[in-house]
Amino acid sequence: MTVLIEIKVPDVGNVAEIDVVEVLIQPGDVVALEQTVASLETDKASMDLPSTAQGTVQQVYIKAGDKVSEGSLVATILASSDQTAAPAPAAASPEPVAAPAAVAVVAPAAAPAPAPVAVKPAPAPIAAPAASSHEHAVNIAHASPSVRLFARELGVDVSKIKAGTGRKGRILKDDVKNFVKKVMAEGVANTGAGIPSIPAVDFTPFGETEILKLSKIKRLTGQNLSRVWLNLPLVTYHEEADITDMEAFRNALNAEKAKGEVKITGLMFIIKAMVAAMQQFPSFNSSLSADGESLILKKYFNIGIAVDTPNGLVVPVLRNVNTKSINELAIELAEKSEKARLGKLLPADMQGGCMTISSLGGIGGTAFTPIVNAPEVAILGVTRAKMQPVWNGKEFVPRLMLPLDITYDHRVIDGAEGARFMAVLKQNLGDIRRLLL
Ligand code: CAO
Repeated sequence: MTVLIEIKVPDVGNVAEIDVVEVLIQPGDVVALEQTVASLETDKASMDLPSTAQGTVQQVYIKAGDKVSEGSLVATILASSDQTAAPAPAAASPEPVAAPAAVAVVAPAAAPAPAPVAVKPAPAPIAAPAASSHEHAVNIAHASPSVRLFARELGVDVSKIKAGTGRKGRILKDDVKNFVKKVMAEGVANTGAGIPSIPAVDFTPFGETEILKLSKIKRLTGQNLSRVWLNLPLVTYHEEADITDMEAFRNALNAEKAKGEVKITGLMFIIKAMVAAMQQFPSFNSSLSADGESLILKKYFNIGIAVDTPNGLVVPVLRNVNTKSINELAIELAEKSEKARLGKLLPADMQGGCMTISSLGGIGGTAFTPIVNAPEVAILGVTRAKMQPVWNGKEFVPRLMLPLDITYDHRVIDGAEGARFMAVLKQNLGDIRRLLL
């Protein structure tokens, strides 16, 4: 014998209007006992409405977005009379659930219109607090209340999950988890500030290519430079120093050196002149605290020197530069740059820098914009000195002019301070006797 079971909205506790969030069955579907047929929500709770019978759906009377109330007819199910049952009581109920409301009608198997019989109706399990009215006005995603609750706890908008892997595209807990994993993975792949990564391009249609693996140094330097570039507001300021007299002195010193002795390059004077300027402008010898609330002023003067090696750029640090002579610095840099090129620098050799110098003068250039080696706040760039006609008030005279570039973290150093620092550096290099003062 088959019976026609009517599934009705149960009493959910004096609620006049209940929203239909989704309907999960359609005529012809075979439903199991207790299978959720619809998701309903009040302003206090949401609930899965279970089928009170196993059978075939005859008719569905509600659709997503409808407003229903206690006793509203949801669907009819054609079931054999022994397949109807009283379902389990509510699982978790923030509000007391009153009398269940499914009512059955029954008929002999052959009869076209079954006669009604009474079946103990089902209470609706109340699973989760309801979404805001705004949410269910715009978001009719296929997910059970417990999955919606899970998604809300993770801050996931279920409407953003395009397709669930459950029956009829229903969103399952695993779909929410996978969505979170995907978003996290994309976040990691993207660079800072949510900037999308550069898309991969297949170059083969344009010509022959070869894949060259980046060295570890290059990969790590790249990551660090990108991080600095995106996190620090960087400003680069350009200046020129007259090093004609300094160069004459340097050449004279080198001429005195015995064969095999380490020669002095202009860089040693630049290091000394820069440290003297840092002593005058302590903010150049500082780091911003992690919370961005204070400056950590350093009382020591360790200078990093960017060294070009076959494996990439490394920055050995010359310590306590203010206490060392030009000759000592020349010997130390020769040793450290040799170690760097042989890949023998230890991590300790590259730590503790206060400011960095990147000198491309041995190669060429007129200007560039070096990137600060954070948490340092400034870096000095140097390119090739060249003879230039300089007006001395009466005439043009040939002078050896050294181009200098300073890049600084604008959160720590403002433009005027940057310009003053460079004016002092220029003055020190223009007359190195000043370094004795
Ligand atoms: N103008 C003119 N000549 C310069 C000069 C300048 N600004 N700087 C150096 N020179 C000359 C030197 O006097 C030397 O000449 P001699 O052979 O006649 O004595 C020659 O160029 C080579 O100098 P050097 O580069 O070997 O020595 P240095 O002390 O100037 O620099 C070091 C040492 C380790 C910094 C350098 O070898 C190096 O690796 N530079 C590259 C740094 C780099 O890659 N920076 C880019 C980082 S990206 O931000």
